Amino acid sequence: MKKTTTALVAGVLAALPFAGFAQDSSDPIVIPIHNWSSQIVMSNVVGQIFEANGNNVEFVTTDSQAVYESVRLGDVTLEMEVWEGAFGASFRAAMEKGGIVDVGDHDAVTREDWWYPMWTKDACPGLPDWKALNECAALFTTAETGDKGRYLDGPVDWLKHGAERVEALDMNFTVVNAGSAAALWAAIGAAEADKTPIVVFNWTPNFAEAVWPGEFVEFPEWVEGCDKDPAVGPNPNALYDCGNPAKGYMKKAAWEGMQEKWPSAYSILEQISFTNPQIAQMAKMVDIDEMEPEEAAEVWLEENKDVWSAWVN
Ligand code: TMO
Repeated sequence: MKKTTTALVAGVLAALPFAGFAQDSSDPIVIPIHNWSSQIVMSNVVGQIFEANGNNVEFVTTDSQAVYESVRLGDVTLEMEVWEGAFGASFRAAMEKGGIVDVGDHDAVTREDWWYPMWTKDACPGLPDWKALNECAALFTTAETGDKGRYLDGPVDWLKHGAERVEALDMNFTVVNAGSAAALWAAIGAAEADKTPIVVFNWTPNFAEAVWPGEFVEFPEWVEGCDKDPAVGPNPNALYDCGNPAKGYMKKAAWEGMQEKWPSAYSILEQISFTNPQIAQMAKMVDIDEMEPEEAAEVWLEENKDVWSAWVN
């Protein structure tokens, strides 16, 4: 199947006026893979486009925060999903040190924050306000969290600062980190059976919005500097006393040497822009349809030829 799709991508490239890959280095373009499905599928989509363009590609599994240092040093060539909420701070820190470039925004608008499936609101009608959530904390207690409500946060490398937020806003919650994205979906699925109230980390675009109608908790609005300056946000003595950006960016980033070493691949990267529905669909292919990421990427390329052929033109 892989051969067929690569042949399909290559066929479209051959029909284009010129392909500049002859100038590209034959060294592999190193693409990092993380621990949520859209990023894995998108990285495979882009890798397959580069391969059809004549480039060599290598995938490496890496930590989603440390990757910005790896891109800056050129150990990894690019990053396809720089989510503002989770990775804005690491990306900005790497930009300040130098060696990494901003290759532009995807069309997608993103949000990552505390979230609940709609049945939770039946039990706590003041939602989505965070103060109402806090008053309902007793609905969320578990054996593990005692008399505090449980907030099931993402895996630790997504660095959501949930515990700092609970502390900064003096909330009656304990943060528990899920071991994987799959553990988040399993917890929502288990709560669904008897409509147990649950509050977990979630994000958009994602497949989850099509499966479980729900809402983000509304925390004090994100203000630039909330993670750096205690004076910013409602608690004058604490960092992280704000929600994440409600209309965050999703950027592409690359090692600053990429343009010179692989000019053709870099110009394709500049053109690439995924939308919210496209990203949600890539996650669904793995998390609901249970495809392998490489297979999902092949199917995506087959079904969206008009989308990506515009990027390689
Ligand atoms: C980084 N993520 C999209 C899982 O929030």
